[in-house]
Amino acid sequence: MSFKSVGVVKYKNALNIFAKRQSSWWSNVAMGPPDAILGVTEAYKKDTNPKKINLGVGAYRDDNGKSYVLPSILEAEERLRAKKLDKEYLPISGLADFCKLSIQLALGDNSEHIAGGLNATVQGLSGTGSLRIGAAFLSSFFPGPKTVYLPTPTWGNHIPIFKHSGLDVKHYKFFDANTCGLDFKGALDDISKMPEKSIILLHACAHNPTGVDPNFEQWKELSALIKKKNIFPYFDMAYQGFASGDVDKDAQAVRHFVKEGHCIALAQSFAKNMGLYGERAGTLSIITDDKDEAAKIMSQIKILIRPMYSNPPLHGARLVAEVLSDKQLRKQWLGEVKGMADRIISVRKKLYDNLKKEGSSLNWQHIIDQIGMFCFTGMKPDQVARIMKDFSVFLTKDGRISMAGVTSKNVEHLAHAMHQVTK
Ligand code: KET
Repeated sequence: MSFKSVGVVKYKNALNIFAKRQSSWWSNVAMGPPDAILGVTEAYKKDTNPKKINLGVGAYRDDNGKSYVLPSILEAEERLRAKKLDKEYLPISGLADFCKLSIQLALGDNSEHIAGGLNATVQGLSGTGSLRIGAAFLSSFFPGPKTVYLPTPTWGNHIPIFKHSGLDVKHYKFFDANTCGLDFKGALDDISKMPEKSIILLHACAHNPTGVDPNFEQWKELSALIKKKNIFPYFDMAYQGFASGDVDKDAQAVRHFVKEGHCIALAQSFAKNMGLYGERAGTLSIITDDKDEAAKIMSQIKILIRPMYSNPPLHGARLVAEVLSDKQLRKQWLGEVKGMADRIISVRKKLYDNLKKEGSSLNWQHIIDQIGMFCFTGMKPDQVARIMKDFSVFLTKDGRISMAGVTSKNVEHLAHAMHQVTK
């Protein structure tokens, strides 16, 4: 065939496709916006500036800015390989050992609730998937008005997770923009006004995006008020160990609520504290005060999961179970969690010092005071747009930076850029 006739065929094909497109099933589908958090990584990848920094997604980096596979996980992987395990389907509820070890990590080794079989715990697809199963369960079985109250602000994905599950989403005050700290009075006021039998979503520790947590005394007050109002607490614990470096300390709010007699829902993730982001290891637990009830709840959660994805993935759950069940490996992992938390605390100070060095007269104390993976800087949307465009520093529009992406090598560039757009 000549070049000319190839051209004609191509043209005709294009016309055909165009003609077909006119009658597409999908002409009503509009282009959606990029994800508020994961879209930042896409923008970062396209930037060619060698000084670019990605502070969007909450994923831990070492001091060279490289992603970090925990040595305890590498060791667990070796051990699993040596066991030559099969790749059969897991049960609908996931790997039983993993589920048990996960809820033990949350409630503590001596939990009476676990000993008494009062927990219905299933393996979910990391934190997000576990939250989603919990929301689906509440949507089907919660005996109240099916309204969930989320803190303002909250992790952006909470809103569609609950909406997609059919719950009504409302909000309660949490963050005080003037102090860049907790609006405790605002939170208490709003909780007091919630109707009985509402659902409240609580970040167990290392609140995302603000890095602001209630202190233990404040948690006690929250627990008492939530109990008095007969509100159902749903904890999202995606950062156990990341706030203080100590997994027990970071679980103190959850443990206190359970001790005080609350029946709770709890979603756990091992994405951050074990660096298992892509392995999707997490659990959903409903804690009750009756063993039969726990068994019935478990049966219903399995019925919800089966048509969603049948059963969860094996590998991540096996890794977590290997680390948590082996005394020596667990100890090593606890040290590695502390190492990650400590590095983040140290770069908070470095960022603060460098902003001072740049001559910034703004009060950046909150960078040091906030905890966990994030810092809610207070930068406004126009400042965020400028820092991305002029300095290739990538972060979410709300001014949140992932402290885990700050290193001793990029902190000067970051402080310079922050000062330039905020002075
Ligand atoms: N809860 C919270 C509060 C949270 O910040 C995340 C992830 C998750 C649950 C879910 O994590 P998973 O990977 O499903 O176990 N947050 C980070 C990543 C993301 O947005 O997916 C983030 O805020 O950057």
